[in-house]
Amino acid sequence: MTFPEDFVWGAATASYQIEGATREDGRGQSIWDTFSRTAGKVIAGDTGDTACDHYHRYADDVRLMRSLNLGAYRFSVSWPRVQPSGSGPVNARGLDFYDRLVDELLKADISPYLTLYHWDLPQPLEDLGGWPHRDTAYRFAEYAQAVHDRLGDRVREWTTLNEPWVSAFLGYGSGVHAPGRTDADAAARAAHHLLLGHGLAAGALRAAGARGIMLVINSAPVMTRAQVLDPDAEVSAADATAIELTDALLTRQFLDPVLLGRYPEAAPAARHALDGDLEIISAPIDLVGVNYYNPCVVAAAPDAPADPAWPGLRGVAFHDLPGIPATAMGWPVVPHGLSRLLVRLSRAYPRTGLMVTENGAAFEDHVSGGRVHDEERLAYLREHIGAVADALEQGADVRGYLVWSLLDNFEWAEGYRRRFGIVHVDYATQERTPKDSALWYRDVIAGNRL
Ligand code: IFM
Repeated sequence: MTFPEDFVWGAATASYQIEGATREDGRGQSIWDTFSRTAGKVIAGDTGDTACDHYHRYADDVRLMRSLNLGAYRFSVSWPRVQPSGSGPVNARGLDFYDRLVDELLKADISPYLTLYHWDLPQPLEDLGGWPHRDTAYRFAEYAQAVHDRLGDRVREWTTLNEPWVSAFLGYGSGVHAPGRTDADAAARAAHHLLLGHGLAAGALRAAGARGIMLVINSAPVMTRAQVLDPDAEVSAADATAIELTDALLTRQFLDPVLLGRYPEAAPAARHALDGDLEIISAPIDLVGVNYYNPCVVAAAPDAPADPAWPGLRGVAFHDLPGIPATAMGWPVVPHGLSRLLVRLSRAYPRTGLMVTENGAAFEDHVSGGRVHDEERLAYLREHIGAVADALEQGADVRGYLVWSLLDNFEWAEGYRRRFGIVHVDYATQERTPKDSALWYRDVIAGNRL
């Protein structure tokens, strides 16, 4: 299987998960600093205080990326490093770090894919109401403009938000992520204001000359158990309704307003839209980033209890998949879910290209004799990259694939116990060891083929 000549290959990370240096050079505090320091929120009390120490080791990390043939590196900017209080004057030393990182990437011939928001909201903005508060959207657009003012001459690819579903519904609905609120209405407000912030930022970036503007969502094909085993399995009318509703809340709640200028009827975020918001939210973008790990498996269940992470969902139960291999996160490994998703998104939104901006797996890894034989991850990546090739063959407009993640890192509420990296990190010494999957990926990139 070969890939288009200009297909982009790379890897992704996020600021709080790898940078460390949470109190250096004027950085302010984010909701994840507060959350991870709150007893009982993160496994083993882990925090991002040191993480992979990438803040100090970025030059070595870029050399490592180069040795793996990466053409693109997707990273996020820490908003509280740039604007410690979330608004007002920028902290030049915070921006200096990203300036150095971008220059280092460009020297190594690696395209920077910059994400403005990967979940680390400045704590002072949360104290003023966070994403459920409309003003946060305006603060986000100002911050986006400040980052563009400094880096817009060198960065070509701009992502506004990473996974707004997670920010809204795990942050303010189920509360398993920062800031840990459990209020379904606040979650729906947050979803709308994240989209508003996206639209305002996309408009500001474009006005400043940016192209390559992207929104990244966590998405999944919604399927029955039977469809996981046989993609062509028949679906009952009740299950079809359950699928449609779940999909409207997970994917269409975010992509319809951005790409079609309207919310699906079922979207609870829609209740918080004011006149004119949808025009702002549907500012043109250039690409949709898709983060895929596993399908969302559902069935109709009239008595299913309400789930705080899913306001608006009624009569649907989520199922696991006994008998299907799973990762250390317990996530089932279903590569054909990725081709199904890409083909479907490309058909539903034919004017916008797609990029797989995250895909990967956590497994138990062990260093032995300087090597990490991570056969399971390697197989996962091989099968999922194969699924991307299948999607391309079926006509999906997929422009690239970025593995999650370059490095083992702080996996949010799971702390450091889950390792997603293709490069192993020894957190005691900060030694990096490319796993077998990284060496295999390096060769896939070199050949542009599987
Ligand atoms: O680690 C996260 C990342 O920050 C966002 N997408 C999913 C990954 C794995 O859980």
